[in-house]
Amino acid sequence: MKAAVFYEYNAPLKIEEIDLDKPKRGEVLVKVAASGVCHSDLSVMNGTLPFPSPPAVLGHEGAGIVEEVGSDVTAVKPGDHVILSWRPSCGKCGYCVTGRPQLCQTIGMALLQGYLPDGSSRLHKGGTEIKHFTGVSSFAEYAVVPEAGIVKIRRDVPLEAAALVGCGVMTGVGAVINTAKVEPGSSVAVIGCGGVGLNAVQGAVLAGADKIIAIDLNPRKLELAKQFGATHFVNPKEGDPVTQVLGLTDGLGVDYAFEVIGRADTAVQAYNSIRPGGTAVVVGVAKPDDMMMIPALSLLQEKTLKGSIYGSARPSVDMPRLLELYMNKKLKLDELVSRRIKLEEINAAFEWMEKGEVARSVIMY
Ligand code: PAD
Ligand code: ZN
Ligand code: ZN
Repeated sequence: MKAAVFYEYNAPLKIEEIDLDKPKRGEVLVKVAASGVCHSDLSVMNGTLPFPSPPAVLGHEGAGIVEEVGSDVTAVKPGDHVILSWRPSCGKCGYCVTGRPQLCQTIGMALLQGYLPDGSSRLHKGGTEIKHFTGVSSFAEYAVVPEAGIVKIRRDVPLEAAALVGCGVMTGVGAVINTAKVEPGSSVAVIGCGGVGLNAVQGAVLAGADKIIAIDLNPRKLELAKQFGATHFVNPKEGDPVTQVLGLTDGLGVDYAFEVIGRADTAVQAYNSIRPGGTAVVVGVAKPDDMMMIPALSLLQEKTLKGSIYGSARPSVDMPRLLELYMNKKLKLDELVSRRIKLEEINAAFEWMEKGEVARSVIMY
């Protein structure tokens, strides 16, 4: 099959034919229909997001059609339409049974090493092993994934829209609705309005937030944020963003702020933008050695600083729900797709992302 293979840090992915083994017990072979290109893929390629070592097939925002199932698979059958979840969970541990599967430590360990849950890979080229990424690896025509990473969806949803729910939409909307639990009438600031941040903006709309302040260096992203429901706009090029947010909120700050870039300084901005009793949520993935400093005394104002992974998703419940909202025209997915591309154009998609030219590029297989 054709795949984009990550061989070297800070170098383009190589498009080539590689081999994919059949699904083993508890695994599913999916014909990938579409894959979004997320900043986290780029973060692996430039070393921001730790990964054991290349070669690997990246891509973690995919959807497709089940082609074949391994033994003991009961959740899906060939022909089912599915989203690939990059955070499969065991269903049995303390986190899973208390409704926080995004924190499950059981299956995730093998996946972090670049393998499927049994600790081995189905991807190779000749005698060389190629690693998986988060058990998804959607930068390839087919993927063998763990059954626990499969979310069955209704068949009438376009698979390119479904793919986006697999990461950016779930992460952004989920950070607002699941992690922060924003209440109607709240004020919200979203720092970074890219593929994920725009979904935090529309998550705030869904939650009934009143004031939604979009913050981005790129005026085009602020335009998009307006389309997604932001009510106020801040460009840090026009002055300190925290001061601008305070100016828009009676000098007190917002109830909720979301950092959706992946930098320590903007995470501090998010914290400094919230009012006493407010909550700052860090969604962006910073480098492991990036440190943030906040005044310890400020916590006395009952401020909360927390992180959010995968929008605190319960994939089998939340993803079909998001698709219902889309089908009922209450969630924008088509508007997120700036470009539909071929797998061969993937390296250009990373350049467009870095230049801020796209909300999302989506590979159509
Ligand atoms: P993106 O590149 O599409 O968007 C980033 C946006 O930030 C762009 O619009 C930039 O213009 C803007 N920006 C950059 N620097 C600044 C700045 N200093 N001030 C204001 N705006 C700025 O990325 P994305 O939306 O795909 O991903 C965003 C982050 O979220 C990234 O770190 C990614 O790794 C992370 C992520 N986290 C999770 C999770 O589970 N926590 C999941 C998916 C992605
Ligand atoms: Zn992602
Ligand atoms: Zn678990």
